[in-house]
Amino acid sequence: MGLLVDGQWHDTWYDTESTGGAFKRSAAQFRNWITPGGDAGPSGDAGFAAASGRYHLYVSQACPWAHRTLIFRELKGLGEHISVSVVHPDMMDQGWTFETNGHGATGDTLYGFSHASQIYTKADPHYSGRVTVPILWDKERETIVSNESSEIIRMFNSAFDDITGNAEDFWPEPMRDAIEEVNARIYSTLNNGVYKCGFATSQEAYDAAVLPLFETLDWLEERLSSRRYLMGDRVTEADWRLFTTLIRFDPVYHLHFKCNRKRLTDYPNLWAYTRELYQWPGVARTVNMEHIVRHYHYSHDSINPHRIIPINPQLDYWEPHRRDQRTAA
Ligand SMILES: N[C@@H](CCC(=O)N[C@@H](CS)C(=O)NCC(=O)O)C(=O)O
Repeated sequence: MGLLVDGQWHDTWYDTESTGGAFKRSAAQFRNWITPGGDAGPSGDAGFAAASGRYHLYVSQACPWAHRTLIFRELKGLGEHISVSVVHPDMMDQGWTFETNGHGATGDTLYGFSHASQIYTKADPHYSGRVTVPILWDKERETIVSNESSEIIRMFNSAFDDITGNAEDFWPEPMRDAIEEVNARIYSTLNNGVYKCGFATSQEAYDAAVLPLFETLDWLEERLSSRRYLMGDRVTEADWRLFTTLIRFDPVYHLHFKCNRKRLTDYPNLWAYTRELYQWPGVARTVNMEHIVRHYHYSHDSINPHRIIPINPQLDYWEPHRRDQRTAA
């Protein structure tokens, strides 16, 4: 684990000393948008027009943020239009690598680089910041369009619709404010909340994160008792953003990040909902449980110094979810 400072790699773990032991995630720095005609999006520069074959995704299949983008690539029929490279699950002192030794990682299929940091320095030789995935790369301008997953999924939701003919909308206009509100709570207490628990280096920071996390899970369990999906009868981006955290909950966050008041499987609605989303056409093939379990336990040596991979519960994500047989809300 480390970061780039003026284009040079420094091997340092997250700084929690200045924050009383609390993990603070830094903001993504590449914030351009692909748009149908290449106009500028809500942030960044113009000039990234949707086109088949022009863009490439660098992902880790372990990473919940990158996982969102892989799901949207499937849901929106973008597989043949946006190519993908998968990093190796072990993220050690040099950060994400393109090693291919036997874990289903693809290597860097564009440049043959050995480390993801080289993608960042190719885009900006003086880049300072973390080397995170996902990275949405423009093969034409040879630069990073975006390294912010919440924005990449919104681009995928609509920018390529004329190319794919897939107009399915997971960010429907009339529901946007309500979705944002749900996203905000889930991001802070759950998507990022698990990391706040796991990377805390003081009891206070852990306590401050873990209680709201389980309050949110209790709230979601209740919400999903009267709604099939978070926003009602229709699947939206809010569900996919939640799903990538839930699917990792029992195999990783429960033990490794000490989110262990309850398991996902202790929540009947949340567990059935997770299975329904897993069974959604195209989604199961985006879930690489080997990379998920391996990455966290092997890479975080401050949490698991002996790198022992736990046995974990055997969960059947294909068990019928019966969410369609719920009494309507
Ligand atoms: N805001 C980013 C966060 C991405 C992120 O933090 N990814 C993690 C993997 S799960 C990463 O690459 N971490 C490497 C690091 O922090 O050095 C997004 O949602 O796209």
